[in-house]
Amino acid sequence: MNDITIALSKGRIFEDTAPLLKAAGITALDDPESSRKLILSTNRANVRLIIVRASDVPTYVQYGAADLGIAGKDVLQEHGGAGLYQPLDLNIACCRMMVAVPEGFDYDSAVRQGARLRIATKYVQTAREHFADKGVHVDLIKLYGSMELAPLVGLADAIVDLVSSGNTLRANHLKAVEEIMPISARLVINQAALKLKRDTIQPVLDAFSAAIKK
Ligand code: PRT
Ligand code: MG
Repeated sequence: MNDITIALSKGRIFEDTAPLLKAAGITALDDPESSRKLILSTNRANVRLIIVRASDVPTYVQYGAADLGIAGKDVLQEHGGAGLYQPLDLNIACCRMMVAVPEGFDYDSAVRQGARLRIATKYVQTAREHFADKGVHVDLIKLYGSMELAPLVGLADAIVDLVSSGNTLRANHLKAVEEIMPISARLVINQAALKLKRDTIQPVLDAFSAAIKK
């Protein structure tokens, strides 16, 4: 049996992936939330998990440091997907990528008038494509988190961020004005690993596929 490494981030991705791993007969021997280990052994001697930042998952898989990974579509769009095979939408960690503005801001009329908008976001590539498709001129300001703050302190007119319950927007007097795309997490596989380790990887892929909630 080939040894395989699966890259995951802790938090919601790990929580939502644990049942899928279980369906594939894989259980982590440590809990990443309480353990400080970055390499987790599993009940299967030939399968290990590595815990990385959500946005680093595609990079580990692209370079073959992990054979498989689980990453949000938001992260994959920004990465570009080079060297990655993306066979499965796992339908977990679902949310929506949205444009949001302060409650009092009339986004539609700003767009109609051809205003140039300052947009703060972690998702610069996705935002650039979205506004280019709409023909809206934007200045993109790259942030690494807490995008909701930017319009409140005059850094930006609008943000592009992920929204699930909408509570974070509401708490900061922002409103969602446009959906860019629905987001869910995907299984990604290193293309070379899939060929070389198909005997080990294919059963994991099949078990995940059968366990996905429609
Ligand atoms: O935290 P870190 O900087 O390491 O990375 P990360 O924030 O990208 O990772 P993590 O673990 O927070 O998210 C991993 C993945 O979960 C993301 O890449 C998404 O694909 C997915 N996901 C699903 C979400 C959300 N839902 C979500 N609501 N990721 C982030 N959020 C944030 C959002 O950015 C906003 O700040 O939650 C806030 C909004 O939530 P509501 O419920 O208030 O609307
Ligand atoms: Mg986070």
